Amino acid sequence: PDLFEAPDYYQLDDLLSEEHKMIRDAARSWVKRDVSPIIEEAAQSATFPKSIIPGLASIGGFGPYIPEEYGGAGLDQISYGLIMQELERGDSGVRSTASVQSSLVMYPIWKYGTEEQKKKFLPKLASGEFMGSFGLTEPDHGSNPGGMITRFKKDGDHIILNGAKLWISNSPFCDVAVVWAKDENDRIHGVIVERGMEGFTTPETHNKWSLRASATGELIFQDVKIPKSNILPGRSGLGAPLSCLDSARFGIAWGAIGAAMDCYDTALRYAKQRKQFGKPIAGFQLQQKKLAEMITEITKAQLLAWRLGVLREEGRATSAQISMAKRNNVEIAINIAREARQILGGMGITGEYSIMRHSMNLESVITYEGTHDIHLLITGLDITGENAFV
Ligand code: TGC
Ligand code: FAD
Repeated sequence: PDLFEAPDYYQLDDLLSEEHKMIRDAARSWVKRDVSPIIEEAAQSATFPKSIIPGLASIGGFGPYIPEEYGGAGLDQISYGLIMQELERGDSGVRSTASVQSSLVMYPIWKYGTEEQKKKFLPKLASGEFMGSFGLTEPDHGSNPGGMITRFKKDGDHIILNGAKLWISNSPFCDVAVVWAKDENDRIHGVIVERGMEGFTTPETHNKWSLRASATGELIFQDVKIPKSNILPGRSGLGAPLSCLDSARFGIAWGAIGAAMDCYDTALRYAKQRKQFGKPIAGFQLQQKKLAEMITEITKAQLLAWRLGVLREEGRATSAQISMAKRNNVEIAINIAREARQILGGMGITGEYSIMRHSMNLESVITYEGTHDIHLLITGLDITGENAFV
């Protein structure tokens, strides 16, 4: 009974299996018990709460859809989405940590790695013994990762890696990094870089106003000597990292709903209790407009995410469909956070409530994994056949 009451205006629970609901509720109660009580303090002090790592692993937050033989939870895509939704209801930074570990580190190793690489890394990543990061973005190449300058040259059984990645979630404490770099022929490859390799450093990026409970930093490579056996051999070219982004963006499309739900739930409760001019503010038309539009947008976002989950499970979701859901759901979440904060008046700006934290977090979410504009251009390209990126 003390579980958070997720809005379900269109009885979407009927579309979920008993197992889906069990997985979601387990994630929900874990977030309530282990994340919500500590997350505000973690965000205020700009610290990633490492204490949550074992719990994240126990609810299947690391590699939900990675097969059990590699330590993953072996779940379907809807389950993955539901876990991300519940994590982001707690905090986008917590969901980020799970997204990166699952879709950007475990996924490429599982999809493009050798059997030896899978056995060596996946079980430890699934249990949280190893934490991973994903290095695609560079200081001069964000939306246009194909222009990257990080590169390696061959040196016998090794490669020598040089370059730098910026804005990397989990970098300051990662044990391994899946790094995208060009070879001598300008072809992009994924390389597993391990902490402790000489010339590899991971300085933290400070003074963020967003995603403060997630650690962000750089990955710097100065003549790092890496065994050739750490290259992911299964796929090369920009399509390899972009396919990982498909999986992470799918998770964000669900996750953003969690943040939106939490803001809506908080604002609705507050509006019913808070009295001005002799009655609850929920009774004023202007506040009802905000709340009614919020639940409408959440419901539409839920339908989009659910359908995308079905398509993805069937292997039919296109990258452009994923872009549409990521873009829409993050946008509605950030708008809901702004409106919800206003409903709380002055209280809305404090850490007593989660809304301002969600609002600030979503400024990162609307930028990473492809900016809002880039996703619009992906839809534009898809429907017109005209490339407006360049
Ligand atoms: P373009 O010429 O369109 O494509 C190059 C090659 O890639 C293929 N491709 C895809 N393959 C798989 N999945 C996709 N989604 C794909 N999209 C494209 C494409 O077919 C082509 O293959 P081939 O064989 O013909 O070479 O590439 P472009 O250089 O024009 O760029 C396209 C663009 C702009 C859409 C893309 O670069 C892009 O998505 N940019 C945004 C960058 C981005 O999203 N970065 C995210 C970094 S990671 C991150 O933010 C993590 S935050 C995590 C957290 O904390 O939660
Ligand atoms: P730019 O690419 O410089 O874009 C600036 C503006 O220009 C944007 O509004 C963009 O939409 C617009 N723009 C760019 N190109 C076009 C165009 N062709 N047409 C119209 N408008 C355009 N990256 C990783 O690799 N791994 C991570 O783990 C990771 N974690 C992150 C965590 C945080 C907290 C943040 C903030 C970022 C993270 N990123 C990560 C990086 C993120 O993916 C990039 O910030 C994002 O892709 C945008 O790149 P940029 O910041 O260089 O912006």
